[in-house]
Amino acid sequence: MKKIALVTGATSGIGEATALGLAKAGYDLIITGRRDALLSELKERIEKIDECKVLTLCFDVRIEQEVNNHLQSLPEEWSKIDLLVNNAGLAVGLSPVNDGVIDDWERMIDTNIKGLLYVTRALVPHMISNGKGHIINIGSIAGKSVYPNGNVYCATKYAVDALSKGMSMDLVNHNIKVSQVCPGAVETEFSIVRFKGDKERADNVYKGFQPLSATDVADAIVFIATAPDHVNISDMVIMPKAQASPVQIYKKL
Ligand code: NDP
Ligand code: 8X3
Repeated sequence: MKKIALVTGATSGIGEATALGLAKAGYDLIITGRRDALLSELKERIEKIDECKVLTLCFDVRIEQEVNNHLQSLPEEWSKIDLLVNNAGLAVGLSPVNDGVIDDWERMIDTNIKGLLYVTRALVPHMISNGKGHIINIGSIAGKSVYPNGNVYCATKYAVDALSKGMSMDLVNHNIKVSQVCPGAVETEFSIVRFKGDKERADNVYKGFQPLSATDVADAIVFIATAPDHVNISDMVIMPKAQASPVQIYKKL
């Protein structure tokens, strides 16, 4: 029987590339996000890969009721999820704490911490009753070191780091592995979202060096997911060659 993976935030970037990578690695896929048309488009693309089966679920991870409505009543054939990739997340804004926009803070906290928790809480009991499971949380180098103006985004990714460790401790006795992947700069819709649609400012982030692609990160996620069962790659930091820390990128402009 094929394994089933659920990837949150599959409409773009790392999540989309991960869904494609896992399909190629032999998984059937549950893909989620808020943009239904993009989910349908990705479903079509994935279904062309080795008769891979795909279920799309359109919901906002910030709304607990929506998460539960979708994940607690999965059709029987989709209920045994082997792998959860907690990827949905975002940064909004980049400003000192004294200029912080409360709504931006709430979007980040609600998505990156609470959303990840709602999804995990809805699915882990099924993994426990199945007697196995694997959760891969997408953290960030922003969860390993703080950078100026990154305050709340960094705090949410430090929370993901703490939750990855805590989940691992809580779930190890249930035969559930927990891993974390912490990328540096990846060129996706991330900066467009962070700068609220300012494409020029977003493009500037990636000028003068080669950032990671979504596929670079997806390849790492697939590697972790397909490692032998007794192996857990618990925490992986993956950076562009030109990046030494969140604030040090060697750019040739
Ligand atoms: P993208 O903006 O390209 O993708 C983000 C995904 O998250 C989209 O599919 C989006 O779907 C989904 N998403 C955002 N908010 C919600 C929500 N409220 N409910 C459901 N889905 C949501 O960015 P990335 O691919 O770069 O980001 C993926 C993850 O990687 C994030 O957790 C990010 O913090 C992390 N990361 C990114 C890095 C980078 O440099 N790009 C580096 C380190 C970590 P939709 O809009 O359809 O809801
Ligand atoms: C995304 C990477 O350095 O912009 O998490 O925070 S960074």
